[in-house]
Amino acid sequence: MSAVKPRVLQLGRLLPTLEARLAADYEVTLLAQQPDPRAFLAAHGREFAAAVTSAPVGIDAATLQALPALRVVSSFGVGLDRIDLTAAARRGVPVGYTPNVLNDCVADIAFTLLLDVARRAAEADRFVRRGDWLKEKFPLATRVSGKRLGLVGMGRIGRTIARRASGFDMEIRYHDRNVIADVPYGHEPGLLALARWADFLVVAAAGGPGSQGLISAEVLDALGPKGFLVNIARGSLVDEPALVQALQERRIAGAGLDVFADEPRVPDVLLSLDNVVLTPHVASGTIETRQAMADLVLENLRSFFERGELRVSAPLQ
Ligand code: 8YV
Repeated sequence: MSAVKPRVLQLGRLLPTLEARLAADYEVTLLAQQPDPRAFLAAHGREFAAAVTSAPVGIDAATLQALPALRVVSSFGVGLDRIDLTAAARRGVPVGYTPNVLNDCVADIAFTLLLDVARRAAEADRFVRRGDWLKEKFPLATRVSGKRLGLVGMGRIGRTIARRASGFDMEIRYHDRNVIADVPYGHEPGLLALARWADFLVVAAAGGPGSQGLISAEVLDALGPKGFLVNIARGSLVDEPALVQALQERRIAGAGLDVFADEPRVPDVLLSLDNVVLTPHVASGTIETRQAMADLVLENLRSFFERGELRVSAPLQ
């Protein structure tokens, strides 16, 4: 790396170890720490060659515009729904991100939620802790092995979930814009038909305007009173009020949710329902995977400043 460290604008907080490594190689300014971020950008935006962000923070068109000397964006996460890729492409600014390294951990949480909500593990844990076992038997749960798994999205994470489902002898079908040639599972062009067929509907598609509210009241009714929903993708893909209502009225059997429409706020009703398992957007949250994501954020920057190209760049819009 050259003697003069490139100026990097860090939009939000990152892992402390990543922040330390960034600060060692670059001249970093944390936008979130500025008393008035907009005024700071207006005064100093032109000083930055790179921006580092994350999937939940993203970078919008106004921020991109406030950074006229920006040459590259490096984001921590696979989700691109909060990054204005069109504005970045118009400016010729490449965007690096961290796909693949999180597939296994995200698929593991999909299965954690699926098994938990079907076998009532968290509910059973609460039952034992309350001392209820001394008074009564815990109710029966739902079998997972051999059941039907409908995947909404057959990308990198979808296929990793499908491989785990094969270990449970599940029948697998998927709904995706495209027929994926190199997977052995049946493509279902209709989401309603997939929901009707499935015992478990697992959402593993990208967020963004194209998939907003995809899991509608109609889809939930197609899943039906014996069906379970699992979402490890984005809260925006699900019509959340419709989901809350369907769960309350037991029009679906249950849900395992890692993502929500307005994180970190979770609808109050969900907190009181026993047929839901809730996790706080932690699917990629293991030490090993977050480390691998951090490595890729740094590798993308290093590769860009040394060779003019990212290790892993977001698809062009
Ligand atoms: C977040 C995610 O990046 O990668 C994504 O798209 O949603 C997560 O892995 C993670 O919560 C870090 O902020």
